Amino acid sequence: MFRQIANHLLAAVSLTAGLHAADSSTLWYRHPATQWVEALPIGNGRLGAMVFGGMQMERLQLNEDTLWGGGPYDPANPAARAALPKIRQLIAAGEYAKAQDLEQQSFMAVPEREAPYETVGDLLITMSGPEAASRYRRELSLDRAIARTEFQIGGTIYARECFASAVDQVIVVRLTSRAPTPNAYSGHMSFTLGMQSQEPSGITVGPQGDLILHGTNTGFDTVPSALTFESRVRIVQTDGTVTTDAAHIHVADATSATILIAAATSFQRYDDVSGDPTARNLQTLAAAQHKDYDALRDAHIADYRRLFGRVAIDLGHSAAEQLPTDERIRVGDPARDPALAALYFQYGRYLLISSSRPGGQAANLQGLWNDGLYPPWGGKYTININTEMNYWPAEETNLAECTEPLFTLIDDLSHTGAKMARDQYGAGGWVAHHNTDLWRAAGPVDGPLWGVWPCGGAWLCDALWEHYLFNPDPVFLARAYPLMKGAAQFFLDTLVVDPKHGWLVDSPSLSPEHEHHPGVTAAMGPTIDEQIIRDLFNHCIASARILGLDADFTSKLTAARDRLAPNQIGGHGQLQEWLEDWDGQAPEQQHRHVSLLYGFYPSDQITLRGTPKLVAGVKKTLEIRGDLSTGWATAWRLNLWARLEDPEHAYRVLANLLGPERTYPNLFDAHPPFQIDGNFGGTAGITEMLLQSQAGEIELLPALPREWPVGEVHGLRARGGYTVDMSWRDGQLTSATIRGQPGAKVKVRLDGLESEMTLAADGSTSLSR
Ligand code: FUC
Repeated sequence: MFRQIANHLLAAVSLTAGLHAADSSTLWYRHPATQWVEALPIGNGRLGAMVFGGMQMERLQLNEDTLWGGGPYDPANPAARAALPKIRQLIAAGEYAKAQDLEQQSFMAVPEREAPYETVGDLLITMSGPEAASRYRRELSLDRAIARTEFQIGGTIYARECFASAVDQVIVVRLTSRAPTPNAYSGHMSFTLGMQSQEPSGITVGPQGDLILHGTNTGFDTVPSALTFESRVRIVQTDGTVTTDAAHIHVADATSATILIAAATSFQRYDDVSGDPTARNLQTLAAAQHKDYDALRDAHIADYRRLFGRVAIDLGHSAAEQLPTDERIRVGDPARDPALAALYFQYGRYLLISSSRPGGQAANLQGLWNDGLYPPWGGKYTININTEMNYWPAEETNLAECTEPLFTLIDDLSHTGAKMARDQYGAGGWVAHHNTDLWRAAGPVDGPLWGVWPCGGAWLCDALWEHYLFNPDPVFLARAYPLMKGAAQFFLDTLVVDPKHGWLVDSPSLSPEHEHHPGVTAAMGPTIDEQIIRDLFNHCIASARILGLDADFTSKLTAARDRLAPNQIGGHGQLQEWLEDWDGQAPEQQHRHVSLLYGFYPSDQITLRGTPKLVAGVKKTLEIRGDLSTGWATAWRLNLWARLEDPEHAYRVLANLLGPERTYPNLFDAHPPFQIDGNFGGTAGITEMLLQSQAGEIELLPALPREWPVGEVHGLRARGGYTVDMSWRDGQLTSATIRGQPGAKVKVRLDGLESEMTLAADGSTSLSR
């Protein structure tokens, strides 16, 4: 039992009280990165770098989030609309393979691929001098968002700090050298700055002494190159001697130097590439160059901490946390290293802040970081799970602002997707399929087995509704509603009647990437689609009611919603993935996608106490699918087991995620290869073990594993607009504070008991035992 105590009795808990902030928020290593997944990511949402920490040569691999292949294009297939009725007929007749053949012939987008995310190139800092170094350490502070490298060569200690400032829109590199003792020979450094790129590009030194990499992106498929880009490097402070040659800057006999890196492309919007990257960079550098290093750094830290500092977490401590981060991963035993889970949790928050800030692009399959011209899966937005998963931790870990680029993407898609809906389906509203890119392509790509899935846009719309639930602001809802309404209109116009049951279903579709018969995914009304459409309709109905709009439209939605296919339990007791019970015969029983479980997580259609029969089906499906999967698929399973309130099972899945097969030395998630969704899904999963709020109540410690007997967390968010702090000992909650609107009544569940609590005049309520 717990009791509500008078607020004034509970001293305010300082955000970091009792927390080992520095220990649990630093990644560190004893040697430079030898491969990309050992390098440390920095980013300001738009501009990013991977810092290798080399001694003789420092490599900063640079990214700018609008440097993608190709240019604006319209992928609608002119043959699609005429083929659509025939495809539907074939599906209704059970001729799935033939339907797929026709999709391949006449329904796929043109081109059938989307644009890849590309790399800018590298800044290389080559040091002159002897090689044998000692006392090497490189680290990434999640608390300050600064990468730091320090080492000694002979009588000189070298230090470098790098960060990507959202305030000043530059990457800042500070190099210093000093003698180890005041009496020793004072260490100086000499170094050369150079650049390289895989893009069609050239390198020059400009009249201001800037080192300039300028070039174009590449075309892809039939879409020609349309972007120009520039990265510009300027030394803004040094006590050394600066000279240049045709393609380098040389600095001699310095003890300090501050370097600013700017980068921009000609991208303005998905349909406009008329920007001037040189003008942008010159303006950015002119604004930043007069600030000294401390001012740049302090402004960066303050801005970053405004977001990062909202949540503090402590899951316990052990000797393992004294080890360098790569050794902790290699040992791969999180049971003996509870702080590793806390580090992973905070790293996910760090990565989201660093790759998704208002004004920039949404976090793609690699967030912001990519060293090639064609990364795995093009580094795109895969919207049949991956992009959505990127944003799972955003609201609950108190980073609501980071969703803004996703909302811009949805808004853009509502335009490109409206044309796709009209051209390929003859429908109103808007549609997006399983991928999109910088140009907001909305068509079915990558072949019919993967691409003919019309629910990508509808799933993205969940993020809008969740944003509202976590911070119920009618102004935001008024902006979000037309986007949701357009997505819903598409389904009102395109749903068909399933001839066997009479349910309203989408057709053609598929259950993401999962074959129900060998080589065949084509289907109508798969479970995930019906769940997503049900959510979308319900969210529109609720929004319209709150905003006092569209009574006619919502009555149509209500009528259609009531005819959608229900969730079904199949012959093995599992939640059924398709309209027909094909689950037991599907060739890949342990398929990574668990699309049909969307209804249980991230959605709240199926809840533990609200729909127990369906929950039994969810559990059965999860058991059949098994725990071992790829990075993001492991993270999804983690969230599902946390929602099942099975702490030990959730913990085992988390241990898989944190081990060396799923996590690289720099803590990037291994799908493999690297894909950032597992990091974000992992952060969401750890949160889900500690706090849930999907079922109309705030549940404290719903899936706390015995491996974390003592801990605390501050600043998590709950639906309804609440912020929650908790401490526990011996696996039992010791105190919690919930903050929100004064006078609000909130249902709180702990240890299976629900109580209603009222927030006091100061907007908080506390409980303890
Ligand atoms: C989906 C997944 C793959 C990969 C890709 C980016 O196609 O099934 O595993 O994550 O997206």
